[in-house]
Amino acid sequence: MKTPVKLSLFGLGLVAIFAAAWGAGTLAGPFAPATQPQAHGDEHGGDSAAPAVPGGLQIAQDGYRLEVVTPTLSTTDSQPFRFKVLDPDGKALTSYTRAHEKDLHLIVARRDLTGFQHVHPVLAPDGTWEVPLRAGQPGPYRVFADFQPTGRDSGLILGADVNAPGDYQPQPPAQVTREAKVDDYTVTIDGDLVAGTSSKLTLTVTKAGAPVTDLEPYLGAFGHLVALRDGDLAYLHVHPEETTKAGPQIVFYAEVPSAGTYGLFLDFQHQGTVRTAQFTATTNGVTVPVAPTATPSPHGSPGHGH
Ligand SMILES: [Cu+2]
Repeated sequence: MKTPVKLSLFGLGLVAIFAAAWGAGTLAGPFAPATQPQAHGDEHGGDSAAPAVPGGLQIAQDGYRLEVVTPTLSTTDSQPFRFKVLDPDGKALTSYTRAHEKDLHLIVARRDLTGFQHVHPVLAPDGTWEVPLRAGQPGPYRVFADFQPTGRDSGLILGADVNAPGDYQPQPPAQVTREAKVDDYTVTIDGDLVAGTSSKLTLTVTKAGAPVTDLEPYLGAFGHLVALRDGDLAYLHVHPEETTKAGPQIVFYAEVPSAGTYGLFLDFQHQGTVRTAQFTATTNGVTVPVAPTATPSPHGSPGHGH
């Protein structure tokens, strides 16, 4: 993270601050709210004190710990998935700073970058989070809790492994393309990931060949892009560009710390439905899987709340 920090505004006015701006030991997640005034990225270029470890790789950080109560996922039906965030005193955290309209965002993905889900659990008074989840296919999964404890000036992304028991069929290697299809929609990506720097990615949404110009705000922006690094599922920073345009283009700045392959997952809302377009990007280009794994709709679960 030696490169200039790219700062931008979320679609509806939330200021996105890249983690390097906070100094060592803190990481602001893609959904973490800004609590610092906007600054020019160049001022942070070459900041060797910036944290070198991306989010999502640790189950505990700065005293906070993710405690998974339900270690397995069902592939046959939707089951309550429960977890807690323990604070530095070991007590279940119950007070959160809201970001993008939610106190906590839960991302679920299989280790081979398939089966992405972005859901919003419900917090019980005792600090237990719960959301109905069903894994589309068996295999090893990673869950990411993206949240900001009240009183803390930056967000945390804690990750944990869970498993969906059954016959695991890993996804075949990805094939180069710049297009993803979801229902009647086609999403294309222009721009390339470049290791160690902020890369501009322009995603264009069309429906049945026609540009979509009436995207709807979802969680405070016209699109949300999550990037996961292939191999360790590091959870990376992707910031949308300030815009009031509801499509067809959504511009993001993705900062990837190393060469390699990354899963990119775009959530967008149109005509009342949230859909996810999935890409696999490499630092040489953009690819998508040959045969995407069928998964349950990530936004159809009762716990999602949209
Ligand atoms: Cu969310």
